[in-house]
Amino acid sequence: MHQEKTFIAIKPDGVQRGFISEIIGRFERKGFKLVALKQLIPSKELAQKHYGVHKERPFFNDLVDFISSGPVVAMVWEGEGVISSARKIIGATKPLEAEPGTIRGDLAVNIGRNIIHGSDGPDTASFEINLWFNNEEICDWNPSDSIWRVEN
Ligand code: IDP
Ligand code: MG
Repeated sequence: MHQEKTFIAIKPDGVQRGFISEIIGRFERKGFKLVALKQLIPSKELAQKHYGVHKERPFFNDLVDFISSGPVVAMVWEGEGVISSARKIIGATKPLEAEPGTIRGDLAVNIGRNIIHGSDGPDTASFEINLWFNNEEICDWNPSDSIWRVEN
């Protein structure tokens, strides 16, 4: 079974609106494993690096200001297929186009306030995990019920 890791962040609007447990619960209930978690107010520099691919876009400065405006809950989740599955759980970038049942589809309206970030592929995932976390902050552990999650 190929295990992969992805970077997930609850943006300041998700934290302020009280969705931390709601969001963590969705990934937990799905059966993914939380291997790193912290809350921080990101520096401008961290936000700029995180969204570096968008630096030419007109919304870049507003996005960086917003992400560094308050607490973010940064996480690493692990599991088979977690990168693409997390993107499905999160839903489309524009919340009005996100399917009901997804996080953005259920909880958000505005593209600039879409409450959560998730890595979009393996390269981005590894870049973002290394940007937000040190190796020592990532826990290697096995859930005691893992036998119930695999096909025998
Ligand atoms: P993603 O978060 O679904 O991966 P990206 O295209 O990578 O979406 O954009 C990063 C973030 O930038 C989005 O989550 C959203 O908050 C913001 N964003 C993207 N496009 C726009 C836009 O057209 N106007 C304002 N903000 C935008
Ligand atoms: Mg993206």
